[in-house]
Amino acid sequence: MSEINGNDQVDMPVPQETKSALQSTVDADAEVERQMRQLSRRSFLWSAVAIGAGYGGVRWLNSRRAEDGIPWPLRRALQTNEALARDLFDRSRLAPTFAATRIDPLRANGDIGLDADFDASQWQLNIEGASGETQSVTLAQIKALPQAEMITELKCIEGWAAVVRWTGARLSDFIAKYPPPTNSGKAFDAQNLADLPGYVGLATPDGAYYVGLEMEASLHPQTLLCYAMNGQALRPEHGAPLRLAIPVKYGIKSIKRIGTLTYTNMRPADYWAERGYDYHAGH
Ligand SMILES: Nc1nc2c(c(=O)[nH]1)N[C@H]1C(S)=C(S)[C@@H](COP(=O)(O)O)O[C@H]1N2
Ligand SMILES: [Mo]
Repeated sequence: MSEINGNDQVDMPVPQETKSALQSTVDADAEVERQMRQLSRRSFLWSAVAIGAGYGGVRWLNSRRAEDGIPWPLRRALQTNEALARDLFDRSRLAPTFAATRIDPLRANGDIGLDADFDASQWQLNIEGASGETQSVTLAQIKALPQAEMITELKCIEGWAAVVRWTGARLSDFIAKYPPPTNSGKAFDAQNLADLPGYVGLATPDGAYYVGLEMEASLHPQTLLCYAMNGQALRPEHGAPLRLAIPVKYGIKSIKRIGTLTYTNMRPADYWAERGYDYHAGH
């Protein structure tokens, strides 16, 4: 874990504590750093929280020097995840799939951007930054793409998970049909990532919820634009008429009720990243 170094000890402000209390704080910090170094990559984020909790929990964590307003053990984990994100989300790494007997009852969570007076009959998916003429796509056009189905786990960052059967179109098929411009000006080629915009941004029709995905993650075979869940048409609380399912990432990225899809080279705004969560949100 070369991303972690000891530099943060150098400018640590001296807390208003007695000498011995200060010494034990420094010892605890050193021990946390040592344990964090030993963690496997994928368990890093949550283990950092757990180790911090082991030394007195949230109070301990909140007393650490804040970097970007986030206590450093968490910040360090977030930066490390960021640095590792590209190899974690390559297209060959598949999220586990499950037997149909493992499907859980639906559970709705999060209603940002799902206002009640939405008129689904008027819905179209707006595309921004595409190379062709197409600027909006109907649900019928999305259903005309090859249908994909998968049974995967929706993992919420709050600590619960549900196995869901997802039905929809691969985002990669959508991108191939309504492609972004390439840097070289040549035809779209999903294999030539360096020639494509770096990101896809997705937002609800009202713009209240929004996520950003790296192009690699968008082209992942398990990233689906879904119109059905557990064999039934998507319900409003689950994001009708169209939502994302991206099981290589936490549920925060599975945006419900997509209104706009944007191809861009600038990292798109992301609702939960703006609130301190890891931008890539892999697990
Ligand atoms: N538009 C929108 N999409 C969203 C959210 C939200 O608040 N608004 N919450 C996210 C979170 S945190 C999770 S865990 C999943 C939950 O999906 P579900 O309600 O279908 O179980 O939706 C994600 N997509
Ligand atoms: Mo979530």
